Amino acid sequence: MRLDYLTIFPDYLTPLSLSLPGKAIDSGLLEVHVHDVRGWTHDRHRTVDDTPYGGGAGMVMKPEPFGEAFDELGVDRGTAIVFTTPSGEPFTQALATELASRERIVFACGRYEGIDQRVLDHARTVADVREISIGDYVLNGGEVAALAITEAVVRLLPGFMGNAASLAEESHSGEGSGLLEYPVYTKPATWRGHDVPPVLLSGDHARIAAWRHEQRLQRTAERRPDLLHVSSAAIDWDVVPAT
Ligand code: 6GU
Repeated sequence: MRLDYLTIFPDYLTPLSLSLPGKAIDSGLLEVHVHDVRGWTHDRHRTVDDTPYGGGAGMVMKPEPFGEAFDELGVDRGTAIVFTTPSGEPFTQALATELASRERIVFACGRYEGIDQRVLDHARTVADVREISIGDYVLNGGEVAALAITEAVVRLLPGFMGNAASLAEESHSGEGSGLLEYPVYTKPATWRGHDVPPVLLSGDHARIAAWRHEQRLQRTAERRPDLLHVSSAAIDWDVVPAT
């Protein structure tokens, strides 16, 4: 998989050469290119933003540098261009899985009040565009979001994780999906007055599985009740009586 990042803060993306993606790069599984969008400006001040048409606060990222970047990078219909923006669709494990099947992803990291809409309109004519948000809060720019998306995607690549089983069991994926993970413990059995739940020491695998399932339900109910409720889309609203 080849990953390109368009940003005005390339240093923000240096963690890519560390940690998990770093190993994937060393193993040849990943090719990573970070680009300074200012490299595609032509004025003395390397201007990447301007005031918004119609007025309003803040600055908007100019279209030309992004257009030239897409031209030079040679994006095509098989490429996903990901625009990180708080106005995007929510990032989920399902979306991570979809992106993990791509040969190539270009991340366009917005700053200021966003990127000129025509960059997105143009990008849709040359590649597969996704606008993605990593949550309902506002960051200063899309770089940290691009890092989060990258880590979620890259760890799904075949041959990346040492242990495929640990992928299947965890929160938001695999069997029992939609539930949060159960709490985990390791030795010692007692630590600072806190005991490991005795069931985990019982050797009774059926009881352990039942206890873990119960813990997952309880945690999910407390922390993420939205994950337990059937989605509105799953309800046949035509047969729901009006009240
Ligand atoms: Cl993708 N970008 C910014 N700037 N803020 C965010 C975000 C993205 N996702 C959540 N907040």
